[in-house]
Amino acid sequence: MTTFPADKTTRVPEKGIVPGIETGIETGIETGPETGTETGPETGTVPGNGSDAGLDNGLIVPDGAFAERILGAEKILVLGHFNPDGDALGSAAALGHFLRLSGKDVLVGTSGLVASNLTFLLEPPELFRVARPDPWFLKEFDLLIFVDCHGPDRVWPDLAREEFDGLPPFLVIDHHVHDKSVPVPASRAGLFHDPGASSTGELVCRLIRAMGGRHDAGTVEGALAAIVSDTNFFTQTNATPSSLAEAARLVALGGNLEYLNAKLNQSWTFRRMKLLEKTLASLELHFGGKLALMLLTGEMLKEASATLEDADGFVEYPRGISGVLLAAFVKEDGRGQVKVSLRSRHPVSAREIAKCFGGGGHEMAAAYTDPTRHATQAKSRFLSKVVECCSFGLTEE
Ligand SMILES: [Mn+2]
Repeated sequence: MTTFPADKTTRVPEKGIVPGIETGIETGIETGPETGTETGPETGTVPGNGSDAGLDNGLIVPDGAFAERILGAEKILVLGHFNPDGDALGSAAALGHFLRLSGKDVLVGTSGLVASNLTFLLEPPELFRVARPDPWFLKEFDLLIFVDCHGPDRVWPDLAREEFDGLPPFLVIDHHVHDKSVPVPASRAGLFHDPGASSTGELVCRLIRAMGGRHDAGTVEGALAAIVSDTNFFTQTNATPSSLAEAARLVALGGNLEYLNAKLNQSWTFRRMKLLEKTLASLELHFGGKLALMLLTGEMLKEASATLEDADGFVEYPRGISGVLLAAFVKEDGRGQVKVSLRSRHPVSAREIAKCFGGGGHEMAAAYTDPTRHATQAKSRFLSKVVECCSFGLTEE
């Protein structure tokens, strides 16, 4: 078994403890920042000098060697995970724009499908490329940077482990909790990893600052889109002081939250709404209303002329029901696989349950792939096993 390499990261000297940094993103914040009474970066100062309201003390920052490996490369490919979410694509775009400004020959590669509400990030088009693990394409690069995931197998799910050896050197920037058995070749991956960060977007901000802080509108927009995507516009427990501080800097640089909300949350297609109608019809409550379960079948996709990406975020509907502690969205992907998205509320851990079914993720947002090929079978399997997977104790009353 390959063990994960030690983090290529260092901590800045601590002056105080920033809540939520040590214990993971979903732990909740008990206290506010100790010193922070200032309301934002001053106009005209260099944003991101690390001193805003003392919010950055104790954060994990990339070490010099990590930044040097990036700045020492000439042809760089930045890659988010398969079917990128707002954090993966926004982080990759922000880093891509920064590297372009820094004179690098850079491309941002996407793998899988980009949801329609994220396509505004694919600007300018010449910066972006659909990236397959094609050796002829990849050998052009002297560095790959994987963001918002632990490595190549999350970008190309079908890539065999042996094929890792044919890849150029790579770095990983991520905030997910890493399973120690993830197949990242220890000798090759430099790692900037902070599971306490709200988002990879937040880490990209720290990294860009460590490399001189150059930015353009694309850097700002990508990074802010990443942070608001993963914090759901600062409405979740990972809306930490440091995530808000990064966002404040980005807004000071021209980042526009209203625009991002319109793009990310108010630009849906009609077919998505028709698909929502069909999936909501399958909504069920179990365990006295603590579990809400919803299905998406290949048939529904066909009827709505939709794809799985059109159902992105639907799991928030069952989670939004009063009294629900666990929401499960069981989805046929239209390609013969069933994926189950889980969302939970304290004290139920979505991660614990996903892990029990062979998946993973964040404390309150996790997922697994079901071995059955039909949503109804996956649902039965989930209902029969979930009680033993959940330490909270789901009961009928
Ligand atoms: Mn993320």
